Amino acid sequence: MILVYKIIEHIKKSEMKDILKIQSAVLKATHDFMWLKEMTQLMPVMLSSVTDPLAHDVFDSSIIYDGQRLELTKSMILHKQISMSRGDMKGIYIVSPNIRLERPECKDSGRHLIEFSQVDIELKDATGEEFRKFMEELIVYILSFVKKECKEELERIGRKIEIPKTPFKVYDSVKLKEVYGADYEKIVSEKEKEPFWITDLYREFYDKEDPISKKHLNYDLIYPEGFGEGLSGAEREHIYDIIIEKMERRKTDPKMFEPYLKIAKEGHLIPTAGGGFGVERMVRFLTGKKHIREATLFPRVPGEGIEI
Ligand code: ASN
Repeated sequence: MILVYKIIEHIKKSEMKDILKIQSAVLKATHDFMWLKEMTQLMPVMLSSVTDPLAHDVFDSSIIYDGQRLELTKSMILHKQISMSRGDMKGIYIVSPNIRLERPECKDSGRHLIEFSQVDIELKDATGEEFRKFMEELIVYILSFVKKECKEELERIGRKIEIPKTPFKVYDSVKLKEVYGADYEKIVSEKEKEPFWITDLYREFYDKEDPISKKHLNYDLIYPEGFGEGLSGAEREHIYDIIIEKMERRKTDPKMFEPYLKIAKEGHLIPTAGGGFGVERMVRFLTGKKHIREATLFPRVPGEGIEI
């Protein structure tokens, strides 16, 4: 581990106040939009008996408290699904701190942090298509607000915001892979001028699979100009037997998810779709920063150590 930062110099950088104003505008616009859409805001949880297994490998971040093994939140996906079991909320959202102890090799990706916040959203009875439409509206709302309210800040930073046209383009991951190979996300992100979707990605047990086509009913939102992934989400699987079968196929140990599976087995889960966008990644895109460390006040970059 190397300590890269002189944190006090980073905090006092001249454009940091402008970046933080843009971050505040992103959150203000998000809350306003959610209120208009009658979404219920939940408070985040940071300690749980279960958390998101994630589709990629990270270091263990569990702790023992009073004899119980607890996970630090990787995402609130399972809690989102469980909270929707009330059945009477149109949708929910959380500004959710996530800890993901990424491998130090991710350090130069420009978009990984081991601690970040995501706006995590779940909609009742929605299809993936309906969620994507909701999200596109939210992005246009946020970008329009930032463009209007942070004119001087954007000018000082030297960044122009273009409001993207809706609907965003939708690409199928299988087809992209055929054309561009394994690095398709990066290549297409560099080519495109507006945010777009990639669908049908092999991921966790909680993403739904179409029973006939076997396509994964999930999606990533990709920022253009090489900024890469900014949101992941899916239509959810809520049927216990299918969840178990998907866990088997992914070699996921059901023992690690016992409390969640009990709730699923009792039939409490309902059809939902959702996703979450990373706040720091969105601010990075809006400010056009090469590395995410420049878009946040206390950067936690994999393999760089944490001064404070
Ligand atoms: N927030 C994502 C979702 O709703 C999950 C994640 O962050 N891994 O699907």
